[in-house]
Amino acid sequence: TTFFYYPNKELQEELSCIAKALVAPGKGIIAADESNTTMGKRFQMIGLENTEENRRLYRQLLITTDPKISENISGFIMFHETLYQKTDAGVPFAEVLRKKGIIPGIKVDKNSVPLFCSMDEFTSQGLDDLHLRCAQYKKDGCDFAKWRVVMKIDKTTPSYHAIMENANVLARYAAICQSQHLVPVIESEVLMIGDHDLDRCQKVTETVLAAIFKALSDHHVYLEGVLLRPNMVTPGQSSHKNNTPADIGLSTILALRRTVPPAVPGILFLSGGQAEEEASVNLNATNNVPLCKPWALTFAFGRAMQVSALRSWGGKKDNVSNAQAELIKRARAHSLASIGKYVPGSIESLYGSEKLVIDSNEL
Ligand code: 5MM
Repeated sequence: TTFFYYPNKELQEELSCIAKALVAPGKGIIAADESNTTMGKRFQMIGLENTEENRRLYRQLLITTDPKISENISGFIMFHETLYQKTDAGVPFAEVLRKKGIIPGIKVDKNSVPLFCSMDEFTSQGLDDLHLRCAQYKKDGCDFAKWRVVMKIDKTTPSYHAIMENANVLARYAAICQSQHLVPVIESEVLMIGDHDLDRCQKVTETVLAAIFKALSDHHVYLEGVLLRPNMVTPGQSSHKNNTPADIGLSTILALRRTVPPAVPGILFLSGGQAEEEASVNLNATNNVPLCKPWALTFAFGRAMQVSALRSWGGKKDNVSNAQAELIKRARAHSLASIGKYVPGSIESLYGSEKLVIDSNEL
């Protein structure tokens, strides 16, 4: 016999309410939790210095966008520094979000580190003091957290070693978050790097997700109180295969149906280097696959949410409202895609086709 206990009823109720609100129909999440190093790379694109004040100004732009954005946005993921920053008027960012009905979230992993003796693979660290950090973040206004693991497709990867380690670290993270009343967003990114085809990405995604849900079960994680943030199933970025959005949608749904229990309330895709328009179109196609899909299928995009806003801001005060208009348009497009009603090309963004792909040295 295995002895264990479920979280008490109040905690179950609290977690599942938060999770449901984050995937309410037509809503998704803005991921703006770039670490300072990643923000530096983004600012380089617009020739801006990577200072704490410039990071505050940029996040202020995103966070103070017109409240109507909350028709399409349920949550906003921040980096530690951002959670403790304030607007020019001295209002904490978390409070501004709450007032608009947007739930503040926080990145809690402490980045990817090499997995010793693996084929150049990674795990993510940050478990040691996680319960203390989660308790503090909850007090400071957050209701959910995110932790990312990355795996890459190569001839011999992801290895059994990397799959098992990453599944386990996600399960341990999820259990700790739930104990501190935060909904864990389980982020599993099978990278687009490589020349593999769609089928290979589908099979790897299935294998990784199956391992994750086995680990979550082993760790007694309450599935109604988690959200999954996976990659869409796509061909490798250097494969030169031209799969249609319908192909991508079908492979994505097949992989998810085979591995994600219906108890999970929602799946929020990461964009993984897709351009803004491409991500909207693929999310829309995924929602239109004519098979039973028992979860909400929406977005928690980082790059595919922010490229046009960042570029049209360019670090200049005068451009703030144009940049906010870009953010609103993209949120609207992704929102329509999350209910399968986005007409490709119907909402144009200034930099809608620009991709921010990464290479393996950037992990
Ligand atoms: C927004 O970026 C997140 C934080 O990244 P770093 O810790 O590397 O600075 C990142 O985890 C992001 O959430 C994922 O890369 C997925 O976002 P995309 O841009 O693929 O939607």
